[in-house]
Amino acid sequence: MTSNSAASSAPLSWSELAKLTDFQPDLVNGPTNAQARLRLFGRPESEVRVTLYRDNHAWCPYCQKIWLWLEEKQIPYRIEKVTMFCYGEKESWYRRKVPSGMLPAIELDGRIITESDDILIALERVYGALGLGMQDPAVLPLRQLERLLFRAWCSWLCYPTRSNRQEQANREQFIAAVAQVEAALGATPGPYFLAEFGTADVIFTPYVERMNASLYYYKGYSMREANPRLADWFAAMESRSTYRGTQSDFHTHVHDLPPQMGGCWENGEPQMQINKARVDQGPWAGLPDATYPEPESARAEALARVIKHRANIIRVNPADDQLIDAALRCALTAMITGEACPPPPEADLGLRYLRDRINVPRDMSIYAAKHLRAALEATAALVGDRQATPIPMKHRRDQNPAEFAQNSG
Ligand SMILES: N[C@@H](CCC(=O)N[C@@H](CS)C(=O)NCC(=O)O)C(=O)O
Repeated sequence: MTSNSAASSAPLSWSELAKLTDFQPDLVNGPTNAQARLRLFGRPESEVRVTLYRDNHAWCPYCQKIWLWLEEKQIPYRIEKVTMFCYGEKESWYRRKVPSGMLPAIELDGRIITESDDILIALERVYGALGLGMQDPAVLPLRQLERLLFRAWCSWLCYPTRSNRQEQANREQFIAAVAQVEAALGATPGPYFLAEFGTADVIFTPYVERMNASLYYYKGYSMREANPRLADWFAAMESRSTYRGTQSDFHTHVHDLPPQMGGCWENGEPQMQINKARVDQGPWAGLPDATYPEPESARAEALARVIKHRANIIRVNPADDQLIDAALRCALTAMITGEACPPPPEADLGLRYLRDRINVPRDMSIYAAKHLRAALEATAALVGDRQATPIPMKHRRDQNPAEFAQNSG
């Protein structure tokens, strides 16, 4: 080795890698986790009265609302995952329960309920409200404000504009709606929408998270950094393990939103180009998608999750199986040891294909994904600068859960 070359190492085997992680969360009684299928919060299974039907990828914002509510209230429940139209075939068993195929739905004491607001109202009747409830006079105007913000966001993001003037008008309309949100947050002494954390915060969470991601990437506007009350609200939400468990990251959202929303339009401005490159190619550390301190287990979590699903990860990768197997072990070795591990030549495409398809929180939590993406990118960069096939904008069948259902034990 010459004196100016970085330390490098040979890739570890899968069994050597497996010895380097003991990450094994308690999915049933531990903190909120997207992989859980049953949540008991320390109570007997006989107490389960609710099944939540939500999408496989934890992309559906209305599902996140119900999921977060159930986690906050610690209601014992089961989770059944369903395919959304944009990433594959809807399961026929779900069509029989909910003919429209729409998500979320719950089964409460054997009765199917759809529409996220109706679901929350039905759950409140059985389990009581979370703070102030859905129909409380203090919550109703906040629910309306959330819809106003949502509409202003859609007008800006989801329609192409013919002129710069139109783009600016849409931006101003959104910023005026955000100013109302800032005023609402500023009207209470704490960081939440009302004096205590509750339903209103849950209602705002899914879309504010998606607005923060999409406007950063498609418009160069950093909602969380530009608005001090929203910044405090986000930080308060991130202090809750429930929210952390449901929270997605910028990369996942900006690529799952276009097919769901019918398109997201870039404004082409310099800041937007900078933000887009950062979200797609890194560095991912320090992006304003998460600001709470990183848990010590982040790398061990990423490693455990890849080891568990390695057979399917390798099978769906466009690169040759043996090539990507070795390259992936190089990236994981580098992630864990901190030393560069040169992959086989030509491995850049396959490593970047995977880099672009890590889903938060479906696959792992936000900081685990940041480390894995960084290791995949750094390892790919040792052998080439080719980018993988672009992520589709009109559908996400590259993420069809049917591909991962096999051999995923
Ligand atoms: N108003 C409904 C909206 C639900 C909704 O739009 N769900 C979307 C996913 S975010 C859906 O199920 N679409 C069908 C699909 O993508 O398969 C609610 O509040 O629950």
